[in-house]
This record gives sequence, structure tokens and C-alpha cells, in this order.
Amino acid sequence: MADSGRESLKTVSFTKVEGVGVLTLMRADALNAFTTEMLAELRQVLDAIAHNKEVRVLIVTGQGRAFSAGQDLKEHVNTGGAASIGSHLEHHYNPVLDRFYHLDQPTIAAVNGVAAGAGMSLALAADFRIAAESARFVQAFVHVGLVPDSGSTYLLPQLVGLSRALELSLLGEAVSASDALRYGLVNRVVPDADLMEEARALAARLAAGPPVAMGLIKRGLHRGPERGFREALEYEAWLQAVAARTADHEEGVHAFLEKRRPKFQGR
Ligand code: T3D
Repeated sequence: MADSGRESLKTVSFTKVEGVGVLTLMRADALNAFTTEMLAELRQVLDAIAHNKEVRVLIVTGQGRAFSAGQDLKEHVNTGGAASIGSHLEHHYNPVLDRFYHLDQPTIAAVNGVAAGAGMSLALAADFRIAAESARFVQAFVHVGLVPDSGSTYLLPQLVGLSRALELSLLGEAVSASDALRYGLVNRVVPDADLMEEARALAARLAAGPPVAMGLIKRGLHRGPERGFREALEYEAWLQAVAARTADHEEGVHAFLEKRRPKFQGR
């Protein structure tokens, strides 16, 4: 993969080292705002990653001083796209967010700067968020007369609670990295200069984990809140049956008994 077609990518870049993929939004001049072209390239790369077991963990970050400013509002003005925003979301944003959120691999948003609108939604859809001290989070939608999209209505209340989600969405105020940590929006805040090093260190830990079980853990926790307790118990039993059939489960048990670190193979 994921390297396939890489040479033709213009608005994002993808690299992979020792099982850790790094997907970088590359429109620094426009604060990495999403254009239709960028969304298509994100979809292309994420589709490839989803089928590439060599990518054990994915880090998403932005080039320059922003993570992403959300939809490129200049593209809307230039193309008159505002008339069909619903359809634009369905065809261009939703497949990207859906793919990213449902990747079996653990994902980390390394939020290097401002994350606004759908840019914030993308960060929320990651499994981990590490924020640089200078990062900010803005539910900017309300400022342009729109509603939160790209998964924010689903993910934001889960992360910060309904009351805070309403406050952030209705006021659209920028949330500092330290407040984001206090609200439970991010997992940790690190000095700007250390962001990628910290993200890679976390990714390396995750890359050593059992990939099949981690994918199943994500499925269980994603679906848990949508199910009643009885259904959750049944789903857990099904997920556990799948995990228990893997060689990695056997390896984990042997490693424990032999008092050594497990070496997981992803099968
Ligand atoms: O399908 C659909 O289309 C609907 C999907 C909607 C999803 C959405 O994401 S809607 C929300 C869109 N995003 C926004 O409304 C955010 C707009 N930007 C801002 O509020 C601020 O720029 C930021 C809070 C992100 C950063 O503020 P600051 O002070 O650090 O930077 P700035 O000076 O405002 O912006 C710097 C430049 O980036 C500036 O260009 P210039 O004047 O230097 O030529 C600015 O216009 C440009 N820029 C920032 N955000 C966008 C943008 N250009 C295009 N689109 C943007 N979203």
C-alpha cells in the first residue's frame, strides 16, 4: 500500500516506518482546509490503509501551524458549492470520516495547531488525541451558519458530555489545549517541539499490541453505548470468540506464563 499512488498525492502525504503510518495534511498555506481534492486523496489513502496489515497504527497530523481549519470556505465561494452542502457531505466527507473512525488499526491525532470545523471532527474521530500546547479546538460551524458535521454531533457529547458539547457548538469559542485536557477532549498535551516524538512513542507501544484484538476492542467500545447491557454482553462474547481463535491470544498466554514480552503477529 498505502504507499501505492503516493507519488500522485498533492494535498496529503503518507509515510510508513516500522508499522507506524503517518498521514499528513499538506495544505499549510490554507491551514490545511479541506478541498474536494484533499477529501478524495484522504479517502484513497485511508482505503488503502484499511487493507494493509503492515500499517499497525496510524498517526494523522497537519503540516505547518494548523491541524486543519475544516472545509475550505474559498472553494465554496468559488464553486457555488454551498447550494449542495448536504450532498457534498454525503459524497466527500462522510466516506472519509466513516473509514477513519472504523479503521481496525489504532489511530492517533497529533494535533499540531488549530483544529476547526470538520478539522476538529477529524481529530475527534481518532482513538487518541495528543495536542501540542499551542493547539486550539474550535467548533467553528456556528460562525458560518452551519451545524457540526463530520461526526461531531456524535463524538463531541460522548467525549465531553452534552452540556459542554452544547456550549462549544453554540458559542464556537476556541478551546485551548489545556482546557481541552480538562474537558476530556484530548488524552494529553505536550510541548509543541515534542509532539511528533510523543505521538510516535505512543504509536510504537500500540504497534507492539495484538492487532486483531485491538481492532475488536475498537468495535466493542464503539458499539457499546449504542446497545443495551444484554446486547453488549452478547456482542462481547462474539468478539471474544474471534479474539480467542488468534495465534496472538495463544502467544499472549504463553508469554505471560513464561514471564516474557509477547511477540504479536497479527493473526
Ligand atoms: O460539505 C461542506 O462543505 C460542509 C462542510 C462543512 C465543514 C466545516 O468544516 S464548516 C467550518 C469551516 N471552517 C471554518 O469556518 C473555520 C474558519 N477559520 C477560522 O475560524 C480561523 O481561520 C481559524 C480559527 C481556523 C484560525 O484562526 P487564525 O486567526 O489562526 O488564522 P486566520 O488569520 O483566521 O486565517 C489564516 C488564513 O487562513 C486566512 O487567509 P489570508 O487572509 O491569510 O489569505 C484565512 O482566510 C485562511 N483560512 C482559515 N480558515 C480557512 C481559511 N481559508 C479557507 N477556508 C478555511 N476554512
